[in-house]
Amino acid sequence: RVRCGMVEDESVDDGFYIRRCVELARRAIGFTSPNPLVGCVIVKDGKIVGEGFHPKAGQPHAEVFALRDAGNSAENATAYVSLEPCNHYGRTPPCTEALIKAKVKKVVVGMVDPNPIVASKGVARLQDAGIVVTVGVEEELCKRLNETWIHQMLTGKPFTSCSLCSFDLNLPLTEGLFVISRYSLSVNGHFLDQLGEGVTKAGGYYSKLLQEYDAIILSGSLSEKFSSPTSQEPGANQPLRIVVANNPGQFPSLTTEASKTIVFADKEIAAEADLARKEIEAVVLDRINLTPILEHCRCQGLCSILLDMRGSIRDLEELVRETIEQNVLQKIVVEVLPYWDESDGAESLVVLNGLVKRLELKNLRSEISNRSLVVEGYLQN
Ligand code: AOF
Ligand code: ZN
Repeated sequence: RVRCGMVEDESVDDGFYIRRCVELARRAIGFTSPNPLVGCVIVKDGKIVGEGFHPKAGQPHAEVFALRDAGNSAENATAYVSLEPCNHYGRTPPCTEALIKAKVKKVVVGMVDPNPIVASKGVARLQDAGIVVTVGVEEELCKRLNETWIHQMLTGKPFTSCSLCSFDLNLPLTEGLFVISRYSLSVNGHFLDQLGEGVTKAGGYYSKLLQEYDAIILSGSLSEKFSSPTSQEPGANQPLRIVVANNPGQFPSLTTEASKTIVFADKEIAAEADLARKEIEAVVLDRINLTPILEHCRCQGLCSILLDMRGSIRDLEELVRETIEQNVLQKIVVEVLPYWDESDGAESLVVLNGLVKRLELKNLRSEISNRSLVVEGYLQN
């Protein structure tokens, strides 16, 4: 509500409480997939009387935790939720019913739920019960919070097969993968093996990325001198590591206790490296290519994949090309390190030659993270 160019206090507060919901939701980063991150606060007489977030798929939704926290104070209170309350029986009962039962008088929603099972039906149910509903507060922030999950909901195609596994088809049918690619450059445009100091530490952009993504695809040439890619955020969920093996000698160094690793190798490398004897979980392909790797991710229930060009650029060049050709690359993250680099073998990426003349990134964002300039942008809208 706008009056004389001034926003009234109450709507300013709406934004404040939804931002608090997002803050709460973020506590579960890395743990909710294939579900979204959701936060909820219950406010009465200008005071927060209950807070909650969705901790993990299969566990109660954010609203349930916040209502429990508020107890009887929820009556006649306003509930703020970063995502529209659900109105379906999934792994858990509908949150709309819980809100109605608790007798809240108003619900403020950050964004409508793109999940076709919910899609505005939650809002309608609350309104039918006489609850005042406001939709679309801090919507951009709420969308960004769950960009990989929203993508999956809007574009997920029925999952039909995995060429590697025999599995029953009793899987969620709506999972679309969100793939991003990342690499580091020197200021003179050469690809760099290493990441900037600090970005791999807790709070650095790389550590945070690892926490957010379900899986990371790495080149097998990543040598001993690089530390294993592990998120340093306290209590972080570690992504599944998918190692594309190009060099038989080096990839075992990637296997640590912190996270599970699967190696994809072609026949020659697999034989040379004697993968079977080393008890490495390995998938042997005639030729390394994107489709079986992504199919396998889907059939393992993974939704967001980080294609990390750390190590040798050449090794993953074909995979990046395929992600663009097949329209599965959503986002690119580039780290520019403050070095001029003329070292031996310094190279630039030529991967897209002949494929596209120019790709334009949209919705750019940038930040300085520990002496590195990090730029990210989207290939799709
Ligand atoms: C909410 N609050 O905290 C979450 C919601 O299998 P279920 O029962 O967990 O349902 C998952 C779906 O419910 C998910 O895809 C999304 O549409 C919604 N998630 N909704 O109101 C929450 N996590
Ligand atoms: Zn719910």
